[in-house]
Amino acid sequence: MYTQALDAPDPDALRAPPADASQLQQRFDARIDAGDFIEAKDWMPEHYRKTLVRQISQHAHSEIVGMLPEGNWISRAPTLKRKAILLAKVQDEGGHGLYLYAAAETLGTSRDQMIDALHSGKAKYSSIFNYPTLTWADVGTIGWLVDGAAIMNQVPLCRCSYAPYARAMIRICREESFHQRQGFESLLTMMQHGTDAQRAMVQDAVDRWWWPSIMMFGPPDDQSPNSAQSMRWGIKRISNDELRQKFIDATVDQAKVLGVTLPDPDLKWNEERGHHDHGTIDWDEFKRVLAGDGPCNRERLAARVKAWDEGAWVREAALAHAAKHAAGADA
Ligand code: FAQ
Repeated sequence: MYTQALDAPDPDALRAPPADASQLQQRFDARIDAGDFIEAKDWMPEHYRKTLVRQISQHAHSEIVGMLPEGNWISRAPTLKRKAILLAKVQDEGGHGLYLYAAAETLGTSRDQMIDALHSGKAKYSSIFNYPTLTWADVGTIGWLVDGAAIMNQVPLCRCSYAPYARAMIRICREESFHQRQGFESLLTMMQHGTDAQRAMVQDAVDRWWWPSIMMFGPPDDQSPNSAQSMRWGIKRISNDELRQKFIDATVDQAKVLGVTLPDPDLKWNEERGHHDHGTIDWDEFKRVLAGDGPCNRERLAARVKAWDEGAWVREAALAHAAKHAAGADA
């Protein structure tokens, strides 16, 4: 098993049905009700463990695949300052993936199993990373909208009932906040000091990324099969639709500051609800992207598989080095 978790629990021990299962279940439910955090070595129901492995590993895959659309622009960043910022951001996303894989490993699943699930198409990653980055403005727009949506979804995960995930999310959210601001600042610079062509490029990027960004929060609550149980367990604290609404409300004012139009003619303030109403989301497009038929699904997965294959010698060397250490051969 290739793993970085130093004390990954024995998966069989976690799965073994305990003798006093109903008592353990009652104690677990009481702890969840009291708002306690669950640690890796605590007893947990199998369905809770599986739900966490699913969500955390998908989240980790999203961070790693999410490096690709922006990584595509590192060699073409317009200035040294923008290049340094983008390099740091893409590196941060890689780090987030690694914390998250380590958090999922504490649940008794190996890195190899998770990577295999991604590469074989069994595991999902965020729909958003299946869209192309066509111009430099896409990089700023990803920071503003995609990282902005990610923060809205991820701040509540800092209070997730599973403590290793919650701890990882605290650091991740601090970094995502920098990512959102650098994206906004990059777009603001183009809008305020750029040429007409640059302003048009920003508007075009916003037109293309808006709808996919609001799909990131997942299907509507009444079509979200996992939400009710995940909310009951304190894994998710706020529902998909509520988070989407909070994101839309926050972003409308930011768009005004930037001087861009959000591509939804039905987007308007509803005094009675105290929120913005929005137009119909194309859930067929979302389903197509999830089914593997988005603009870049094949390209993204192929890039990950290629990187994994070409990195085989590094993993082999690391394992050989660890084995040598364990045998005391280099003492
Ligand atoms: N894309 O019942 P629900 C980032 C799936 S990180 C793909 O509502 P759940 C940082 C869902 O998995 C972005 N699949 O599911 C960055 C489920 O399928 P399954 C990633 C989606 O889990 C920025 C099915 O649909 N963030 O952006 C999506 O309760 C810039 C039914 O859905 C996270 O992963 C989607 N958008 O709620 C990096 C946060 N939405 O698994 C680089 C953690 C739903 O049963 C550059 N995850 N599905 O086969 C979560 O909060 C949740 O998992 C949700 C979905 C909210 C994504």
